[in-house]
Amino acid sequence: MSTLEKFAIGVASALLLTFFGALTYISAETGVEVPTCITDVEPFTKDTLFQVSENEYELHMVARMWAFQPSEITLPPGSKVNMYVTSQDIIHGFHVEHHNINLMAVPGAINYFQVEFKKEGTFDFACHEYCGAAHHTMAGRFIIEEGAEPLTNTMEANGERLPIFTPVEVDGLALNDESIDEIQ
Ligand SMILES: [Cu+2]
Repeated sequence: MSTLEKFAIGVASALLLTFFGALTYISAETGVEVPTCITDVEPFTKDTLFQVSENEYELHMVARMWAFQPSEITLPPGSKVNMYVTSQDIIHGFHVEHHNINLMAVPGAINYFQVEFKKEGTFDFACHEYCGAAHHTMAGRFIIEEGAEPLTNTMEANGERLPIFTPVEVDGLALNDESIDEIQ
């Protein structure tokens, strides 16, 4: 090996070590971490539904193949709801009937909308962005009832939130790996 070759290998190795050292140092110094799924962070880790003031609520909605969580929300009439919508997997839609709500649920992003439910009634919502084999089953509803206690079907009796990743059943479709393979 010529002196020049040895020199080139030496310089390349020194540069690699310098870059690697700099990366290690910076990531340790600044606490850089690989980003996680957006449903692991606030507001989605906070709770599903909670009251901000007398008639105002905050709702954190997660869409995924093929369900909304929560899929049933009960509120009294006159409730103003601040909705934060995201997706855990692919792009879904979120449309509530008789209300001007039409959002996209996008993975890695949070979409916001404020709505007031003035009248009593049951208002269905559905995914309006084709998202796979059971897209047509992806729906839920708002139940607006006088004197109703604000709650969702993901809240336990003590008000604790169920984990986002709990498998759900949609119209008899058990969403495990086997059944997903079957319908794909
Ligand atoms: Cu869909």
